[in-house]
Amino acid sequence: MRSIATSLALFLVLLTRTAPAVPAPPPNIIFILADDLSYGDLSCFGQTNFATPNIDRLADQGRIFANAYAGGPWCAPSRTSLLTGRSSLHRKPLARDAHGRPVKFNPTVAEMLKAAGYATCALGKWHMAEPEETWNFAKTWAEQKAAEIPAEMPWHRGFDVCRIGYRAGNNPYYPHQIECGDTEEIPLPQNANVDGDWLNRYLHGGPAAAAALFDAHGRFVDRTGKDSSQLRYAEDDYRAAALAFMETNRNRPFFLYYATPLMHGPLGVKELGEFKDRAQPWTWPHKLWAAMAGELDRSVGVITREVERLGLATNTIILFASDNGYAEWGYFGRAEWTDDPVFKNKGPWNRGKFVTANGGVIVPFIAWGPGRVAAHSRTDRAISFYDFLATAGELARTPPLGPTDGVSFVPLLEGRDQDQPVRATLVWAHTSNYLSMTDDFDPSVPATGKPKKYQPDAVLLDERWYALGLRKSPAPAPLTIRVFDITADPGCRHDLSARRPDLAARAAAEFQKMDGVVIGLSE
Ligand SMILES: [Ca+2]
Repeated sequence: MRSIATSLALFLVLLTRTAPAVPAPPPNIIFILADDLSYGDLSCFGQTNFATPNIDRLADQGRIFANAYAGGPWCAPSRTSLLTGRSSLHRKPLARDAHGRPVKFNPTVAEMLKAAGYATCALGKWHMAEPEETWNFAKTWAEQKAAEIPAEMPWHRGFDVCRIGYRAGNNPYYPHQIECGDTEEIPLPQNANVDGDWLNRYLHGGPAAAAALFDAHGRFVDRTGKDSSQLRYAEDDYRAAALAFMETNRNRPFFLYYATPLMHGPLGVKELGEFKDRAQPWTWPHKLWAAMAGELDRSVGVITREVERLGLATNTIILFASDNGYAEWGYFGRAEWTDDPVFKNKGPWNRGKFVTANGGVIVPFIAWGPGRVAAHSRTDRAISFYDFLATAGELARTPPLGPTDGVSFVPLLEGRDQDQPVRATLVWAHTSNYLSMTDDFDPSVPATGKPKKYQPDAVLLDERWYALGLRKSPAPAPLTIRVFDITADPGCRHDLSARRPDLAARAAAEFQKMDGVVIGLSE
């Protein structure tokens, strides 16, 4: 006769074998969004003048998405696309309603995940839509806020915990306050004598003026000479808030949107560190830029190590990306899209920030998650920011709350590339309300810095053919179509439209569709 203990053990074994599998809890999702970071700013993608070891570790242990595209060629459309799951075809996030207010957004990733039981947190920079008054660096924050056209903020759109030091413009690194809600903010009186305009004036004032930004130890100083140890570098607040949020919510699923202002200008760091005494050809902006990359990398390391310390690594997915292509030229005072002669961080593309031509929307994109993401791997399959909402929904096992143009890339995360259908089209509408429509634009000609007459819409066909639709005046003016094979010509220098009229026709049909289907995100 079996003993009671043996019977019980057998019973438990049978119970284990016959009980339905308990699904793993939905994973924590962390999206670290860098600002204006170029492919060539990461040592894992070839930068040798400075190192980004924490980001390199994510790339090494996780999966590199080598053909990932932002939501648009600059901050606002890109971030709006990321968080709403809509392509920049829906241009109205940048438009105003009859009262001059930015139109409402579609439901966000945060609203969807919150409805599914996730704790949600937004840190750093917001910049959905474009409250223009906040671009005026010469105004104080109080003046900006008083004059600003109200915009929807993250606490209106599904984020429980918010620390926003950079609404759209204003000083990104030493803000005078961090907003937490409509009536809640953390005042930072320590930063009263630092503002974006001051930083800009110094950076554009030549080496002597730039040198006055730092003391003999390479520490940043404000206009009264107070050094960074007496100021509040907002990135430190974001890191602390990220750690507190993860610790508080370690026992429930969470979504952390870490939208650091790094590497956006006006350039700002706490100290130049190892780059302090770099000689020519390094300039002051070079020292700042390299030190900023170090700060960005530090934030990534702080978050990753905390995930591991909390024992959450196998049930957390970290996505790391930049919000648009190469932008550094703008902060160094060079002609548009020209490469940096020292850092050579532009990459193989012939354009960058502000245009949908290849180089403006292709971005570094890394996924890390030891429990779920294919390790030590890379994929060339194409994804876009507007796929993130559907992906987060699949991970959280919850449906989107509104329409989305995106497709979940969970199979790609898991290394099952063969299970991911090839995308017939990925689209990016130009967002010309930012840049005036001026002169000429021909992506097959090297950038000269001359002004642009018109900007192209872009479509990627079959994850291979990158097509631009150029129109010198509004529809129904005829389109000029250019087609490039990004597998053979990633810089998009050899137009194939004459040899491949079939592709040109497909692209033209997509652009005509764009012109006919420009709807607001609120619709
Ligand atoms: Ca940006």
